[in-house]
Amino acid sequence: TPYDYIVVGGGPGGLVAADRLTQNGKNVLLLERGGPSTAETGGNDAPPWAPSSLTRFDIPGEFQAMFSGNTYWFCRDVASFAGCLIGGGTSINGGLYWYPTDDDFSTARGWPSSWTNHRPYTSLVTARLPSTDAPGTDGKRYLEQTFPVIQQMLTPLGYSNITINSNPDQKDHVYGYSAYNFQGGKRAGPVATYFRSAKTRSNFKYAYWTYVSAVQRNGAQITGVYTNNTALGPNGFIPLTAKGRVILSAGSFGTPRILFQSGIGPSDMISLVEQNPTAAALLPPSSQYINLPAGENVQDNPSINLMFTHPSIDAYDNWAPIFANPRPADAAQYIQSQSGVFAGSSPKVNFWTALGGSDGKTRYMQGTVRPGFDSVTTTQTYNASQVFSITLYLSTGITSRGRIGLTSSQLGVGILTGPWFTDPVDKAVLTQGAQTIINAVGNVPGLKLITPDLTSTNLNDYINNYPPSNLNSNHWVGACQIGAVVDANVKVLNTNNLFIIDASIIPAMPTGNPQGALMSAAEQAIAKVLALAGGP
Ligand code: 6FA
Repeated sequence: TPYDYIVVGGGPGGLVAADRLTQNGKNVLLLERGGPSTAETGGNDAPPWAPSSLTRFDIPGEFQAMFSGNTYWFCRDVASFAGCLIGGGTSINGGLYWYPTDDDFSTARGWPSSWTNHRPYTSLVTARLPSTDAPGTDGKRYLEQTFPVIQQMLTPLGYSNITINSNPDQKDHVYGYSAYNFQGGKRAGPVATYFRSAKTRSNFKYAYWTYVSAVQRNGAQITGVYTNNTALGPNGFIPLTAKGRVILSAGSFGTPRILFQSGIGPSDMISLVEQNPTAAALLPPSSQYINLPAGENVQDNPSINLMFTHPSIDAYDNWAPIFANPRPADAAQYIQSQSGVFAGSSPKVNFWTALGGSDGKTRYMQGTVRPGFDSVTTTQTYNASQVFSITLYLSTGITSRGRIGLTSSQLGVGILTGPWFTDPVDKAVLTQGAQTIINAVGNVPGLKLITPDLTSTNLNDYINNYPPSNLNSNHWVGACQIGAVVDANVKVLNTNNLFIIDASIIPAMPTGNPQGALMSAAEQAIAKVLALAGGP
């Protein structure tokens, strides 16, 4: 069957797009390479202590367990963490959720002037998916011992305590409780909102376990998609209606790969596709290749961890027993009422500040505070049950950029040039910000910095020697950025009917973890697609 719109990928970008298209009467097929996640999507992968209706994807407190065991929910052919299941990253991530700032959508950050009025679109998102900083059904916060410690550290530095999402534009010298996209003590995100409403409509179809390798293209005109799902069409090919459109929402790694396999992208990437006989057979003739910088100029927050101990902290056994053998009272409380420690994920406090660089530019630094969490490297003796971490991310204003793309003709994707600290000013600014936080240790009686271990190293060496893969924050943007790969209507340049709606179109790092800004961008993008003449 031909479709008006084929949406490739069921992450936040694809789910917002599919819901709005079906709401507007379009005939939509959503293709997701992975399978179900939360119980309402058909998932049943629950921890041994919970009923199957409370899967590991539903329970916010299982977040730290996403990184060990058989991590089938991550894409095997992406050499960085990427969610390969319905909901994409939002079904496995920490759930930190920030309403975007006006600056996040400014022309200074690379947006076209037609995009700067983001507030109506942000309001659409926040009306359906309000954030919460007290995620359980009882409205109480748990495991919050880090809050007073951070408060004592930051108050003498001039920081104020605010409800962060009530003041989205205030990102200098502020801290507050972490805000999440959870509802009723469970992971919510786009799956429990946009996907849920799309599924009620008869003009919406979706298929799991369906991998899209390329679009079929005759010059500028897309005519369908090539998939591995032969139940959906002969040889897995699914056609578009005459005026139909394809929307790629396969994420920062997945979308560029589909472009390359469709003969769109830098020539070195397309030549790797040509070397793969199966993929080469789907390429258009070389005279129809479209040279665009897909995969280039990406950003991700460079981030480093500082580890501390304080006698008031409960390190929560570093989250190790949460899947197999949690604290019985916490597990029982969660099953009973979706409240308690398991109703939240590991981050508990967040803070931001603006920092000046030697190049005259302002960069923002975000701090995320969690009990336990990361491994400690120290020669000092310390009490492991009192450990907490501060992850410091450099965000809006960073100037470093890198490149992602195919790593070989096997068509795996990964990081070709790391985007962290390619500009030394970024590193100097993050070092300066970290030093300020370290200097504040003395503000809190009993607080001890254990990593970096300043008895055996110094902060500069710690950051200089930081393993590049550990600088990765999984917040990729920019791979198909607006203005360079897509136009202001998110249409791929030099095509008639191919669009992109996912994190790859965002031109520069937002101020906070990106899913809030991305969902606002997706609302705005799909409104522009619907308004664009010539479609179905
Ligand atoms: N962002 C936040 O705002 N807060 C957080 O706490 C946060 N934490 C994390 C985190 O802890 C991890 C481990 C990761 C990986 C990311 C985190 N992020 C966080 C980032 C956030 O999740 C991403 O920015 C966001 O999910 C990006 O949304 P996109 O729509 O751009 O892309 P996704 O990767 O989420 O979804 C793509 C979908 O397409 C997936 O479902 C995938 O299976 C599917 N897909 C990919 N290739 C495909 C293909 N060829 N055919 C069909 N489907 C495909």
